[in-house]
Amino acid sequence: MPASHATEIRNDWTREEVLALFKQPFNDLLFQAQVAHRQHFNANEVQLSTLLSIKTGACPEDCKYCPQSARYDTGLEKEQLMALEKVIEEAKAARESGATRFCMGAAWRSPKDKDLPAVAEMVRQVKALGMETCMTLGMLKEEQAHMLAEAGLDYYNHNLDTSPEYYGEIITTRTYQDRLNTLDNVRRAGMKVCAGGIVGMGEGEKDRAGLLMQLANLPQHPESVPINMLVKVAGTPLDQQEDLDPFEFIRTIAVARILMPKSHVRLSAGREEMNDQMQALAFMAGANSIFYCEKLLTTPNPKANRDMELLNRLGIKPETRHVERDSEEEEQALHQALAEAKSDHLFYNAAN
Ligand code: SAM
Ligand code: DTB
Ligand code: SF4
Repeated sequence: MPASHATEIRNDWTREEVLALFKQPFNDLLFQAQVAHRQHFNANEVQLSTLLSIKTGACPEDCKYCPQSARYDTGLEKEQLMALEKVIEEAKAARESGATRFCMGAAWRSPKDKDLPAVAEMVRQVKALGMETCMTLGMLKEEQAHMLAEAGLDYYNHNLDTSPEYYGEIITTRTYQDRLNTLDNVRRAGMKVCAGGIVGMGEGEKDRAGLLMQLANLPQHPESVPINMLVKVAGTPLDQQEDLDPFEFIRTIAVARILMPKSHVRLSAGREEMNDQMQALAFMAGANSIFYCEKLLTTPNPKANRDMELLNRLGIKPETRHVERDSEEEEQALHQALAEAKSDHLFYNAAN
């Protein structure tokens, strides 16, 4: 396909077309992805989202990759729903470190109606800090989606995880259609959709193509597309899974960028295990969002300084969004913190 055709917004991709994208020579694929990326984004900006687990462990589902499933012994301490004050404290810290979106995740199959008022209040208060809000709480009913939207939730994350064909190897306690129904409920409630998947779970290229085709053929592309590299956690059934060829991971990012050119594609879980060169290739392939926090939900993620150093070396700036500060003192404290961090040469200088 000529590069000039790369950025058409389509929702009718065939498996053959998507596989043909994957099978191109690596340089041709990356070139096409760059063309698509540059038509809609500043290719030297990356969106920063901070993730927080607001309810950890003891999940009844059997997702074979997940350390939070009650069915596997991963040594995880299960926790109750986090107190509102603690969530807000974490959100303020995320805002001060430069994140523009705060994503809250719960190890639930789906939220219980009695949990909704508490999580809705978290949304309201995080939003009042001037941050974008995102939640991932499992399957949502239509009324629940409306309640979250009314509280001001900007994004709802719900992943398709893999292709419909491979899905049964990974999860048996909910269907692919259940996931599509939740995405539909999120859309109907007027929220932005964050939906992606995981690679490196033993699936084939046709499954990675199948996952991206499902996402791109939704009635409207998800605004945010997280591509996770499996984090192998001891005790989960996928613990001993063979590593995916790193170039296949980069190809997956590039094809996501081409199929969904206006979406943010997030280089999501798995960065702790990636070197700088691999992350740079992912940005080159069109990734333009990361989780910026030292812990994902339960597993480690690169330290803020390592991320800022890498972005700085690549000349990539954090995507900005106007954030209201509570007070002048808070604004000054942020400038002071940034000035101090800058002077240790590790921090990215947003003023440049
Ligand atoms: N329980 C809710 C659900 O499953 O929708 C929300 C939280 S769940 C942990 C969110 C997503 O994290 C999963 O859909 C999966 O894509 C991703 N995830 C979980 N464990 C992972 C792992 N070990 N490696 C990579 N991604 C993972
Ligand atoms: C997503 O696609 N990845 C995030 C977020 N959405 C919720 C979760 C990654 C979890 C990695 C394993 C863990 O830390 O428990
Ligand atoms: Fe539960 Fe979500 Fe983990 Fe599946 S991915 S076991 S639903 S927390």
